[in-house]
Amino acid sequence: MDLDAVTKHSALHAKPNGLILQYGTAGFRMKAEHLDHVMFRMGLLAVLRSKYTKSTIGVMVTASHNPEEDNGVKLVDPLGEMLAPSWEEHATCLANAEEEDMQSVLMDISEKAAVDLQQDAFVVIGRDTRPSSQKLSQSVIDGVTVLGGQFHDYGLLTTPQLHYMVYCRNTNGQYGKATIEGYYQKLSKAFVELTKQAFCSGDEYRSLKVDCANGIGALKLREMEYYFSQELSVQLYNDGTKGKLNHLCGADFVKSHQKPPQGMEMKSNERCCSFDGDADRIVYYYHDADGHFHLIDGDKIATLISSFLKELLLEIGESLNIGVVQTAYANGSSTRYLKEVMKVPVYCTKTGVKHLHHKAQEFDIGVYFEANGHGTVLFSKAAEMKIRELAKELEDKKRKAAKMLENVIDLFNQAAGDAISDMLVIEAILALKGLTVQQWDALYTDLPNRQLKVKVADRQLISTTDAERQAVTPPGLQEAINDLVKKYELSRAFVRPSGTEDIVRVYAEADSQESADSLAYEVSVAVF
Ligand code: NG1
Ligand code: ZN
Repeated sequence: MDLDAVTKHSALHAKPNGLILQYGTAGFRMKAEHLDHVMFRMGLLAVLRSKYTKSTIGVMVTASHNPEEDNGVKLVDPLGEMLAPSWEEHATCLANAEEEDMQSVLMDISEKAAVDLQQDAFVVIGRDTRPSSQKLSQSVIDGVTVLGGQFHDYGLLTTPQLHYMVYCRNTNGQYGKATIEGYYQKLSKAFVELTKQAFCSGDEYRSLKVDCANGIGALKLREMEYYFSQELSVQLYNDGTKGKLNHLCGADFVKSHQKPPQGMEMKSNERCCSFDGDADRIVYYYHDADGHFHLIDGDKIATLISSFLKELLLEIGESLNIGVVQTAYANGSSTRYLKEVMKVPVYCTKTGVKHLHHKAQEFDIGVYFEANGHGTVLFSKAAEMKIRELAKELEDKKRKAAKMLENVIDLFNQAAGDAISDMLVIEAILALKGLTVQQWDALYTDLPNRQLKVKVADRQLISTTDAERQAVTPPGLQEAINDLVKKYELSRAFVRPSGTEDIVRVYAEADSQESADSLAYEVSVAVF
Protein backbone atom coordinates (compact mmCIF):
# COMPACT_ATOMS: atom_id res chain seq x y z
CA MET A 1 0.00 0.00 0.00
CA ASP A 2 1.57 3.29 -1.10
CA LEU A 3 0.45 5.41 1.82
CA ASP A 4 2.24 8.53 0.66
CA ALA A 5 0.30 8.43 -2.60
CA VAL A 6 -2.89 8.07 -0.57
CA THR A 7 -2.05 11.18 1.43
CA LYS A 8 -1.21 13.13 -1.71
CA HIS A 9 -4.42 12.19 -3.51
CA SER A 10 -6.56 12.48 -0.43
CA ALA A 11 -5.60 16.13 -0.16
CA LEU A 12 -7.19 16.61 -3.58
CA HIS A 13 -10.45 15.23 -2.15
CA ALA A 14 -10.38 17.11 1.13
CA LYS A 15 -12.98 16.46 3.79
CA PRO A 16 -15.04 19.51 4.78
CA ASN A 17 -14.23 20.46 8.35
CA GLY A 18 -16.41 19.03 11.05
CA LEU A 19 -18.47 16.86 8.68
CA ILE A 20 -19.47 13.58 10.33
CA LEU A 21 -21.34 10.94 8.38
CA GLN A 22 -22.63 7.46 9.01
CA TYR A 23 -22.91 4.54 6.61
CA GLY A 24 -26.66 3.98 6.90
CA THR A 25 -29.33 1.71 5.40
CA ALA A 26 -28.43 3.03 1.96
CA GLY A 27 -24.73 3.82 2.34
CA PHE A 28 -23.80 7.50 2.53
CA ARG A 29 -26.26 10.08 1.32
CA MET A 30 -26.30 13.86 1.41
CA LYS A 31 -25.87 17.04 -0.64
CA ALA A 32 -23.62 16.13 -3.56
CA GLU A 33 -21.23 19.01 -2.95
CA HIS A 34 -20.09 17.46 0.34
CA LEU A 35 -19.42 13.99 -0.99
CA ASP A 36 -16.19 14.19 -2.96
CA HIS A 37 -13.98 12.94 -0.10
CA VAL A 38 -16.44 10.16 0.71
CA MET A 39 -16.29 8.91 -2.89
CA PHE A 40 -12.51 8.87 -2.93
CA ARG A 41 -12.43 7.05 0.39
CA MET A 42 -15.04 4.51 -0.67
CA GLY A 43 -12.82 3.80 -3.67
CA LEU A 44 -10.04 3.02 -1.19
CA LEU A 45 -12.31 0.90 0.96
CA ALA A 46 -13.63 -1.03 -2.04
CA VAL A 47 -10.04 -2.04 -2.82
CA LEU A 48 -9.50 -3.31 0.73
CA ARG A 49 -12.83 -5.13 0.67
CA SER A 50 -11.93 -6.69 -2.68
CA LYS A 51 -8.55 -7.85 -1.36
CA TYR A 52 -10.23 -9.22 1.75
CA THR A 53 -12.97 -11.13 -0.07
CA LYS A 54 -10.69 -12.02 -3.02
CA SER A 55 -13.64 -10.99 -5.18
CA THR A 56 -14.94 -8.17 -7.32
CA ILE A 57 -16.63 -5.43 -5.29
CA GLY A 58 -19.16 -2.92 -6.62
CA VAL A 59 -19.46 0.80 -5.94
CA MET A 60 -22.73 2.49 -6.90
CA VAL A 61 -23.00 6.27 -7.03
CA THR A 62 -26.65 7.18 -6.46
CA ALA A 63 -29.03 8.73 -3.97
CA SER A 64 -32.04 6.75 -5.23
CA HIS A 65 -35.24 8.72 -4.57
CA ASN A 66 -33.56 11.74 -2.94
CA PRO A 67 -33.71 15.14 -4.68
CA GLU A 68 -31.44 15.75 -7.65
CA GLU A 69 -29.03 17.91 -5.60
CA ASP A 70 -28.20 14.98 -3.31
CA ASN A 71 -26.00 12.06 -4.06
CA GLY A 72 -24.74 8.97 -2.31
CA VAL A 73 -22.59 5.89 -2.51
CA LYS A 74 -22.84 2.30 -1.46
CA LEU A 75 -20.61 -0.73 -1.74
CA VAL A 76 -21.85 -4.00 -3.19
CA ASP A 77 -20.51 -7.25 -1.74
CA PRO A 78 -19.43 -10.31 -3.79
CA LEU A 79 -22.80 -11.99 -4.24
CA GLY A 80 -24.46 -8.71 -5.06
CA GLU A 81 -25.54 -8.11 -1.47
CA MET A 82 -25.19 -5.00 0.62
CA LEU A 83 -21.89 -4.44 2.40
CA ALA A 84 -21.35 -6.63 5.50
CA PRO A 85 -22.23 -4.78 8.74
CA SER A 86 -18.70 -4.97 10.24
CA TRP A 87 -17.41 -3.17 7.14
CA GLU A 88 -20.11 -0.52 7.43
CA GLU A 89 -18.24 0.51 10.56
CA HIS A 90 -14.97 0.65 8.67
CA ALA A 91 -16.72 2.76 6.03
CA THR A 92 -17.93 5.19 8.69
CA CYS A 93 -14.46 5.44 10.29
CA LEU A 94 -12.77 6.05 6.96
CA ALA A 95 -15.32 8.65 5.83
CA ASN A 96 -14.88 10.60 9.07
CA ALA A 97 -11.08 10.36 9.38
CA GLU A 98 -9.26 13.68 9.46
CA GLU A 99 -6.74 14.14 6.66
CA GLU A 100 -3.72 13.53 8.88
CA ASP A 101 -5.23 10.27 10.18
CA MET A 102 -5.97 8.75 6.79
CA GLN A 103 -2.90 6.53 6.75
CA SER A 104 -3.42 5.17 10.23
CA VAL A 105 -7.14 4.56 9.72
CA LEU A 106 -6.42 2.62 6.51
CA MET A 107 -3.75 0.54 8.28
CA ASP A 108 -6.08 0.01 11.19
CA ILE A 109 -8.87 -1.34 8.98
CA SER A 110 -6.42 -3.60 7.12
CA GLU A 111 -5.13 -5.00 10.39
CA LYS A 112 -8.49 -5.40 12.10
CA ALA A 113 -9.96 -7.18 9.10
CA ALA A 114 -6.73 -9.08 8.38
CA VAL A 115 -6.65 -7.91 4.75
CA ASP A 116 -3.95 -9.53 2.64
CA LEU A 117 -2.45 -6.43 1.06
CA GLN A 118 -0.60 -8.47 -1.57
CA GLN A 119 -3.89 -9.71 -3.00
CA ASP A 120 -5.18 -8.22 -6.30
CA ALA A 121 -8.25 -6.03 -6.20
CA PHE A 122 -11.01 -5.45 -8.75
CA VAL A 123 -13.80 -2.90 -8.43
CA VAL A 124 -16.76 -2.23 -10.72
CA ILE A 125 -18.48 1.12 -10.70
CA GLY A 126 -21.91 2.32 -11.77
CA ARG A 127 -23.73 5.62 -11.49
CA ASP A 128 -27.18 7.16 -11.88
CA THR A 129 -28.11 10.17 -14.04
CA ARG A 130 -27.59 12.93 -11.45
CA PRO A 131 -25.55 15.87 -12.76
CA SER A 132 -23.01 15.26 -9.97
CA SER A 133 -22.65 11.52 -10.50
CA GLN A 134 -20.03 11.46 -13.23
CA LYS A 135 -17.53 13.61 -11.34
CA LEU A 136 -18.15 11.73 -8.11
CA SER A 137 -17.59 8.38 -9.77
CA GLN A 138 -14.24 9.74 -11.04
CA SER A 139 -13.33 10.35 -7.40
CA VAL A 140 -14.18 6.72 -6.62
CA ILE A 141 -11.89 5.66 -9.46
CA ASP A 142 -9.15 7.90 -8.09
CA GLY A 143 -9.43 6.08 -4.75
CA VAL A 144 -9.37 2.67 -6.41
CA THR A 145 -6.31 3.38 -8.55
CA VAL A 146 -4.26 5.05 -5.85
CA LEU A 147 -4.36 1.77 -3.94
CA GLY A 148 -3.40 -0.15 -7.06
CA GLY A 149 -6.84 -1.63 -7.67
CA GLN A 150 -8.07 -2.54 -11.15
CA PHE A 151 -11.50 -1.35 -12.14
CA HIS A 152 -14.23 -1.40 -14.75
CA ASP A 153 -16.47 1.64 -15.02
CA TYR A 154 -19.90 0.62 -16.32
CA GLY A 155 -20.97 4.25 -16.45
CA LEU A 156 -24.73 4.72 -16.31
CA LEU A 157 -26.52 1.75 -14.70
CA THR A 158 -29.51 1.17 -12.49
CA THR A 159 -28.53 0.12 -8.96
CA PRO A 160 -29.81 -3.46 -9.41
CA GLN A 161 -27.90 -3.75 -12.70
CA LEU A 162 -24.66 -3.03 -10.85
CA HIS A 163 -25.59 -5.67 -8.25
CA TYR A 164 -26.19 -8.08 -11.12
CA MET A 165 -22.76 -7.33 -12.66
CA VAL A 166 -21.00 -7.98 -9.35
CA TYR A 167 -22.86 -11.24 -8.86
CA CYS A 168 -22.09 -12.42 -12.43
CA ARG A 169 -18.40 -11.62 -12.11
CA ASN A 170 -18.03 -13.51 -8.85
CA THR A 171 -19.78 -16.65 -10.05
CA ASN A 172 -17.70 -17.14 -13.19
CA GLY A 173 -20.53 -16.13 -15.46
CA GLN A 174 -22.79 -18.90 -14.14
CA TYR A 175 -25.42 -16.39 -13.12
CA GLY A 176 -25.20 -14.52 -16.42
CA LYS A 177 -22.92 -12.40 -18.57
CA ALA A 178 -21.57 -9.34 -16.78
CA THR A 179 -22.52 -6.92 -19.55
CA ILE A 180 -25.56 -4.75 -20.08
CA GLU A 181 -26.53 -6.91 -23.10
CA GLY A 182 -26.10 -9.98 -20.89
CA TYR A 183 -28.58 -8.51 -18.43
CA TYR A 184 -31.09 -7.58 -21.14
CA GLN A 185 -30.82 -10.94 -22.84
CA LYS A 186 -31.10 -13.03 -19.69
CA LEU A 187 -34.18 -11.26 -18.39
CA SER A 188 -35.89 -10.85 -21.75
CA LYS A 189 -35.41 -14.49 -22.69
CA ALA A 190 -37.02 -15.60 -19.43
CA PHE A 191 -39.85 -13.10 -19.88
CA VAL A 192 -40.55 -14.12 -23.46
CA GLU A 193 -40.50 -17.84 -22.53
CA LEU A 194 -42.86 -17.22 -19.64
CA THR A 195 -45.38 -15.14 -21.54
CA LYS A 196 -45.44 -17.66 -24.39
CA GLN A 197 -47.52 -19.75 -22.03
CA ALA A 198 -50.09 -17.01 -21.55
CA PHE A 199 -53.47 -18.05 -22.82
CA CYS A 200 -54.84 -14.53 -22.33
CA SER A 201 -52.81 -12.44 -24.65
CA GLY A 202 -55.33 -9.82 -25.65
CA ASP A 203 -54.11 -6.30 -26.19
CA GLU A 204 -55.05 -5.12 -22.73
CA TYR A 205 -52.27 -7.23 -21.20
CA ARG A 206 -49.64 -5.98 -23.53
CA SER A 207 -49.19 -2.36 -22.81
CA LEU A 208 -47.99 -0.58 -19.72
CA LYS A 209 -47.31 3.04 -18.81
CA VAL A 210 -44.11 3.55 -16.89
CA ASP A 211 -43.13 6.67 -14.93
CA CYS A 212 -39.33 6.58 -14.83
CA ALA A 213 -38.86 9.32 -12.19
CA ASN A 214 -36.76 11.24 -14.75
CA GLY A 215 -33.98 8.84 -13.92
CA ILE A 216 -31.75 6.04 -15.14
CA GLY A 217 -34.72 3.65 -15.46
CA ALA A 218 -35.84 5.51 -18.58
CA LEU A 219 -32.50 5.10 -20.34
CA LYS A 220 -32.19 1.45 -19.50
CA LEU A 221 -35.79 0.53 -20.24
CA ARG A 222 -35.53 2.26 -23.59
CA GLU A 223 -32.41 0.21 -24.42
CA MET A 224 -34.01 -3.00 -23.25
CA GLU A 225 -37.46 -2.52 -24.82
CA TYR A 226 -36.32 -3.91 -28.15
CA TYR A 227 -35.67 -7.33 -26.59
CA PHE A 228 -39.27 -7.87 -25.42
CA SER A 229 -41.36 -5.50 -27.52
CA GLN A 230 -43.25 -8.37 -29.18
CA GLU A 231 -44.67 -9.34 -25.80
CA LEU A 232 -45.03 -6.04 -24.00
CA SER A 233 -45.14 -2.47 -25.14
CA VAL A 234 -44.04 0.11 -22.60
CA GLN A 235 -44.84 3.80 -22.83
CA LEU A 236 -42.34 5.85 -20.89
CA TYR A 237 -43.25 8.98 -18.93
CA ASN A 238 -40.92 11.27 -17.00
CA ASP A 239 -38.07 9.93 -19.07
CA GLY A 240 -35.65 12.67 -18.04
CA THR A 241 -35.88 14.69 -21.24
CA LYS A 242 -37.85 17.49 -19.54
CA GLY A 243 -38.37 17.15 -15.81
CA LYS A 244 -36.10 16.97 -12.80
CA LEU A 245 -35.09 13.69 -11.18
CA ASN A 246 -37.65 12.46 -8.62
CA HIS A 247 -39.46 15.80 -8.71
CA LEU A 248 -43.23 15.22 -8.35
CA CYS A 249 -42.76 11.76 -9.81
CA GLY A 250 -41.28 8.33 -9.17
CA ALA A 251 -42.21 5.46 -6.89
CA ASP A 252 -41.39 7.25 -3.64
CA PHE A 253 -43.54 10.26 -4.56
CA VAL A 254 -46.48 8.08 -5.62
CA LYS A 255 -46.27 5.87 -2.53
CA SER A 256 -45.90 8.65 0.01
CA HIS A 257 -48.40 11.08 -1.54
CA GLN A 258 -50.75 8.34 -2.68
CA LYS A 259 -51.34 10.13 -5.95
CA PRO A 260 -50.22 9.81 -9.59
CA PRO A 261 -46.96 11.36 -10.73
CA GLN A 262 -47.00 14.56 -12.67
CA GLY A 263 -46.97 14.09 -16.42
CA MET A 264 -48.65 10.68 -16.49
CA GLU A 265 -51.73 10.45 -18.69
CA MET A 266 -53.97 7.98 -16.91
CA LYS A 267 -57.11 6.61 -18.50
CA SER A 268 -59.50 4.72 -16.26
CA ASN A 269 -58.50 1.18 -15.38
CA GLU A 270 -55.20 1.43 -17.23
CA ARG A 271 -52.19 -0.22 -15.64
CA CYS A 272 -49.44 2.22 -14.71
CA CYS A 273 -46.27 1.90 -12.67
CA SER A 274 -43.50 4.08 -11.28
CA PHE A 275 -39.80 3.38 -10.77
CA ASP A 276 -37.70 5.33 -8.32
CA GLY A 277 -34.61 7.36 -9.27
CA ASP A 278 -32.22 4.39 -9.47
CA ALA A 279 -34.83 1.83 -10.58
CA ASP A 280 -34.70 -0.53 -7.62
CA ARG A 281 -38.27 0.15 -6.51
CA ILE A 282 -41.60 -0.18 -8.31
CA VAL A 283 -45.24 0.50 -7.43
CA TYR A 284 -48.32 0.05 -9.62
CA TYR A 285 -51.53 2.08 -9.69
CA TYR A 286 -54.63 2.93 -11.70
CA HIS A 287 -57.66 5.22 -11.77
CA ASP A 288 -61.01 3.47 -11.47
CA ALA A 289 -64.05 4.41 -13.55
CA ASP A 290 -65.00 7.00 -10.91
CA GLY A 291 -61.60 8.63 -11.14
CA HIS A 292 -60.41 7.30 -7.77
CA PHE A 293 -56.72 6.59 -7.49
CA HIS A 294 -55.67 3.09 -6.37
CA LEU A 295 -52.13 2.33 -5.29
CA ILE A 296 -50.75 -1.20 -5.54
CA ASP A 297 -47.67 -1.20 -3.37
CA GLY A 298 -44.89 -3.64 -2.49
CA ASP A 299 -47.17 -5.60 -0.17
CA LYS A 300 -49.64 -6.35 -2.94
CA ILE A 301 -46.80 -7.12 -5.32
CA ALA A 302 -45.46 -9.67 -2.81
CA THR A 303 -48.93 -11.16 -2.48
CA LEU A 304 -49.45 -11.55 -6.23
CA ILE A 305 -46.04 -13.13 -6.65
CA SER A 306 -46.36 -15.49 -3.66
CA SER A 307 -49.75 -16.75 -4.75
CA PHE A 308 -48.41 -17.42 -8.25
CA LEU A 309 -45.38 -19.28 -6.90
CA LYS A 310 -47.52 -21.29 -4.52
CA GLU A 311 -49.81 -22.39 -7.35
CA LEU A 312 -46.85 -23.51 -9.44
CA LEU A 313 -45.41 -25.48 -6.54
CA LEU A 314 -48.76 -27.18 -5.97
CA GLU A 315 -48.86 -28.05 -9.63
CA ILE A 316 -45.47 -29.74 -9.63
CA GLY A 317 -46.19 -31.38 -6.27
CA GLU A 318 -42.93 -30.39 -4.62
CA SER A 319 -42.91 -29.31 -1.02
CA LEU A 320 -40.43 -26.48 -1.29
CA ASN A 321 -41.00 -23.98 1.50
CA ILE A 322 -41.97 -20.38 0.77
CA GLY A 323 -41.52 -17.54 3.25
CA VAL A 324 -42.60 -13.93 2.86
CA VAL A 325 -40.54 -11.22 4.52
CA GLN A 326 -41.93 -7.78 5.29
CA THR A 327 -41.13 -4.82 7.53
CA ALA A 328 -43.27 -3.04 10.12
CA TYR A 329 -44.50 -0.75 7.30
CA ALA A 330 -46.36 -3.61 5.62
CA ASN A 331 -50.07 -2.94 5.62
CA GLY A 332 -51.83 -5.02 8.28
CA SER A 333 -54.29 -6.30 5.68
CA SER A 334 -51.47 -7.75 3.59
CA THR A 335 -49.99 -9.60 6.54
CA ARG A 336 -53.38 -10.97 7.50
CA TYR A 337 -54.16 -12.04 3.92
CA LEU A 338 -50.81 -13.79 3.48
CA LYS A 339 -51.07 -15.62 6.79
CA GLU A 340 -54.75 -16.42 6.98
CA VAL A 341 -55.93 -16.74 3.41
CA MET A 342 -52.80 -17.83 1.58
CA LYS A 343 -51.40 -19.70 4.56
CA VAL A 344 -47.81 -18.71 3.94
CA PRO A 345 -45.47 -17.91 6.81
CA VAL A 346 -44.73 -14.20 7.14
CA TYR A 347 -41.74 -12.68 8.92
CA CYS A 348 -41.01 -9.11 9.92
CA THR A 349 -37.51 -7.61 9.90
CA LYS A 350 -36.03 -4.20 10.50
CA THR A 351 -36.34 -1.62 7.71
CA GLY A 352 -33.69 -1.74 4.97
CA VAL A 353 -33.40 -4.37 2.28
CA LYS A 354 -30.28 -5.95 3.69
CA HIS A 355 -32.35 -7.24 6.63
CA LEU A 356 -35.12 -8.57 4.41
CA HIS A 357 -32.68 -10.10 1.95
CA HIS A 358 -30.85 -11.89 4.74
CA LYS A 359 -34.05 -13.35 6.21
CA ALA A 360 -35.34 -14.41 2.77
CA GLN A 361 -32.20 -16.51 2.28
CA GLU A 362 -33.48 -18.90 4.96
CA PHE A 363 -36.17 -20.36 2.69
CA ASP A 364 -36.23 -22.50 -0.43
CA ILE A 365 -38.13 -19.58 -1.92
CA GLY A 366 -37.93 -16.29 -0.04
CA VAL A 367 -40.21 -13.48 -1.19
CA TYR A 368 -39.29 -10.09 0.23
CA PHE A 369 -40.73 -6.66 -0.40
CA GLU A 370 -40.81 -3.40 1.47
CA ALA A 371 -44.17 -1.64 1.25
CA ASN A 372 -42.44 1.06 -0.83
CA GLY A 373 -41.89 -1.46 -3.64
CA HIS A 374 -38.31 -2.54 -3.04
CA GLY A 375 -37.93 -6.29 -3.21
CA THR A 376 -37.32 -9.50 -5.11
CA VAL A 377 -37.58 -13.27 -4.73
CA LEU A 378 -34.62 -15.46 -3.77
CA PHE A 379 -34.30 -19.15 -4.64
CA SER A 380 -31.91 -21.32 -2.64
CA LYS A 381 -29.31 -23.17 -4.70
CA ALA A 382 -30.95 -26.49 -3.74
CA ALA A 383 -34.41 -25.28 -4.75
CA GLU A 384 -33.07 -23.96 -8.04
CA MET A 385 -31.37 -27.26 -8.85
CA LYS A 386 -34.48 -29.22 -7.95
CA ILE A 387 -36.68 -27.03 -10.14
CA ARG A 388 -34.27 -27.25 -13.09
CA GLU A 389 -34.18 -31.04 -12.76
CA LEU A 390 -37.98 -31.27 -12.61
CA ALA A 391 -38.28 -29.09 -15.71
CA LYS A 392 -36.39 -31.87 -17.54
CA GLU A 393 -37.93 -34.91 -15.87
CA LEU A 394 -41.61 -34.18 -15.35
CA GLU A 395 -44.26 -34.49 -18.01
CA ASP A 396 -47.19 -32.49 -19.33
CA LYS A 397 -48.74 -30.02 -16.92
CA LYS A 398 -46.17 -30.61 -14.23
CA ARG A 399 -43.35 -30.03 -16.62
CA LYS A 400 -44.97 -26.85 -17.84
CA ALA A 401 -45.20 -25.56 -14.26
CA ALA A 402 -41.58 -26.49 -13.55
CA LYS A 403 -40.47 -24.72 -16.72
CA MET A 404 -42.37 -21.63 -15.69
CA LEU A 405 -40.66 -21.68 -12.32
CA GLU A 406 -37.34 -22.03 -14.07
CA ASN A 407 -38.06 -18.90 -16.07
CA VAL A 408 -39.23 -17.09 -12.96
CA ILE A 409 -35.86 -17.87 -11.33
CA ASP A 410 -34.07 -16.34 -14.31
CA LEU A 411 -36.35 -13.33 -14.45
CA PHE A 412 -35.94 -12.27 -10.83
CA ASN A 413 -32.77 -10.41 -9.98
CA GLN A 414 -31.26 -12.68 -7.31
CA ALA A 415 -28.88 -9.98 -6.14
CA ALA A 416 -31.21 -7.08 -5.37
CA GLY A 417 -34.69 -5.61 -5.72
CA ASP A 418 -35.00 -4.50 -9.33
CA ALA A 419 -37.81 -2.40 -10.81
CA ILE A 420 -37.29 -3.65 -14.39
CA SER A 421 -37.13 -7.30 -13.38
CA ASP A 422 -40.07 -7.01 -10.97
CA MET A 423 -42.11 -5.23 -13.64
CA LEU A 424 -41.54 -8.05 -16.11
CA VAL A 425 -42.42 -10.69 -13.52
CA ILE A 426 -45.64 -8.87 -12.64
CA GLU A 427 -46.57 -8.36 -16.29
CA ALA A 428 -45.97 -12.06 -16.97
CA ILE A 429 -48.07 -13.17 -13.99
CA LEU A 430 -50.97 -10.87 -14.89
CA ALA A 431 -50.91 -12.16 -18.47
CA LEU A 432 -50.64 -15.81 -17.41
CA LYS A 433 -53.42 -15.55 -14.87
CA GLY A 434 -55.57 -13.32 -17.06
CA LEU A 435 -55.86 -10.79 -14.24
CA THR A 436 -56.75 -7.15 -14.71
CA VAL A 437 -55.18 -4.55 -12.46
CA GLN A 438 -58.49 -4.18 -10.59
CA GLN A 439 -58.72 -7.91 -9.95
CA TRP A 440 -55.20 -7.86 -8.60
CA ASP A 441 -56.01 -4.87 -6.42
CA ALA A 442 -59.11 -6.62 -5.09
CA LEU A 443 -57.09 -9.41 -3.42
CA TYR A 444 -57.51 -7.47 -0.18
CA THR A 445 -58.27 -3.91 0.90
CA ASP A 446 -55.48 -1.91 2.48
CA LEU A 447 -56.09 -0.55 5.94
CA PRO A 448 -56.04 3.26 5.82
CA ASN A 449 -52.64 4.43 6.99
CA ARG A 450 -50.51 7.50 7.46
CA GLN A 451 -46.78 8.12 7.60
CA LEU A 452 -45.42 11.31 9.14
CA LYS A 453 -41.93 12.72 9.49
CA VAL A 454 -41.06 14.40 12.77
CA LYS A 455 -38.03 16.65 13.17
CA VAL A 456 -36.42 16.20 16.57
CA ALA A 457 -33.19 17.45 18.14
CA ASP A 458 -31.61 14.00 18.31
CA ARG A 459 -33.38 11.16 16.55
CA GLN A 460 -30.98 8.59 18.01
CA LEU A 461 -32.66 9.08 21.42
CA ILE A 462 -35.32 6.76 20.07
CA SER A 463 -34.29 3.12 20.06
CA THR A 464 -36.50 0.20 19.13
CA THR A 465 -36.88 -3.56 19.38
CA ASP A 466 -39.12 -6.29 17.91
CA ALA A 467 -38.25 -5.39 14.30
CA GLU A 468 -38.76 -1.70 15.14
CA ARG A 469 -42.35 -2.20 16.25
CA GLN A 470 -41.70 -1.28 19.90
CA ALA A 471 -39.85 1.74 21.27
CA VAL A 472 -37.40 0.97 24.08
CA THR A 473 -36.23 4.54 24.71
CA PRO A 474 -37.04 7.22 25.68
CA PRO A 475 -38.79 5.77 28.73
CA GLY A 476 -42.56 6.04 28.65
CA LEU A 477 -42.85 6.52 24.88
CA GLN A 478 -44.07 2.99 24.12
CA GLU A 479 -46.65 3.17 26.94
CA ALA A 480 -47.91 6.44 25.50
CA ILE A 481 -48.20 4.88 22.03
CA ASN A 482 -50.03 1.86 23.48
CA ASP A 483 -52.58 4.14 25.13
CA LEU A 484 -53.16 6.07 21.91
CA VAL A 485 -53.52 2.92 19.80
CA LYS A 486 -56.21 1.61 22.18
CA LYS A 487 -58.47 4.53 21.29
CA TYR A 488 -58.92 3.28 17.70
CA GLU A 489 -60.18 0.18 15.89
CA LEU A 490 -57.89 -2.15 13.89
CA SER A 491 -55.11 0.19 14.90
CA ARG A 492 -51.36 -0.08 15.05
CA ALA A 493 -48.60 2.52 15.33
CA PHE A 494 -44.85 2.71 15.74
CA VAL A 495 -41.96 5.16 15.56
CA ARG A 496 -38.35 4.74 14.46
CA PRO A 497 -35.44 6.99 13.57
CA SER A 498 -34.89 7.12 9.82
CA GLY A 499 -31.65 5.64 8.53
CA THR A 500 -31.52 7.96 5.52
CA GLU A 501 -32.87 11.32 6.74
CA ASP A 502 -32.48 13.35 9.90
CA ILE A 503 -36.04 12.68 11.06
CA VAL A 504 -38.16 10.27 13.06
CA ARG A 505 -40.78 8.35 11.07
CA VAL A 506 -44.23 7.76 12.51
CA TYR A 507 -46.52 5.11 11.06
CA ALA A 508 -50.16 4.54 11.98
CA GLU A 509 -52.98 2.49 10.55
CA ALA A 510 -56.62 2.17 11.61
CA ASP A 511 -60.10 1.39 10.36
CA SER A 512 -60.61 4.77 8.66
CA GLN A 513 -58.35 7.37 7.08
CA GLU A 514 -59.50 9.90 9.67
CA SER A 515 -58.50 7.59 12.50
CA ALA A 516 -55.16 6.73 10.90
CA ASP A 517 -54.43 10.43 10.41
CA SER A 518 -55.32 11.41 13.92
CA LEU A 519 -53.49 8.44 15.48
CA ALA A 520 -50.35 9.35 13.49
CA TYR A 521 -50.67 12.95 14.59
CA GLU A 522 -51.13 12.03 18.26
CA VAL A 523 -48.15 9.69 18.16
CA SER A 524 -45.97 12.39 16.58
CA VAL A 525 -46.92 14.73 19.41
CA ALA A 526 -45.89 12.04 21.92
CA VAL A 527 -42.49 11.75 20.15
CA PHE A 528 -41.80 15.43 20.10
P1 NG1 B 1 -35.42 5.02 6.30
O1 NG1 B 1 -35.12 6.44 5.95
O2 NG1 B 1 -34.46 4.35 7.21
O3 NG1 B 1 -36.85 4.87 6.74
C1 NG1 B 1 -35.91 4.49 3.71
C2 NG1 B 1 -37.06 3.56 3.46
C3 NG1 B 1 -36.55 2.14 3.48
C4 NG1 B 1 -35.41 1.93 2.49
C5 NG1 B 1 -34.35 3.02 2.70
C6 NG1 B 1 -33.24 2.97 1.68
C7 NG1 B 1 -39.38 3.76 4.25
C8 NG1 B 1 -40.29 3.91 5.40
N1 NG1 B 1 -38.08 3.70 4.53
O4 NG1 B 1 -35.31 4.18 4.95
O5 NG1 B 1 -37.60 1.29 3.21
O6 NG1 B 1 -35.88 1.88 1.18
O7 NG1 B 1 -34.93 4.33 2.70
O8 NG1 B 1 -33.56 3.58 0.48
O9 NG1 B 1 -39.85 3.70 3.12
ZN1 ZN C 1 -33.82 3.27 -5.07
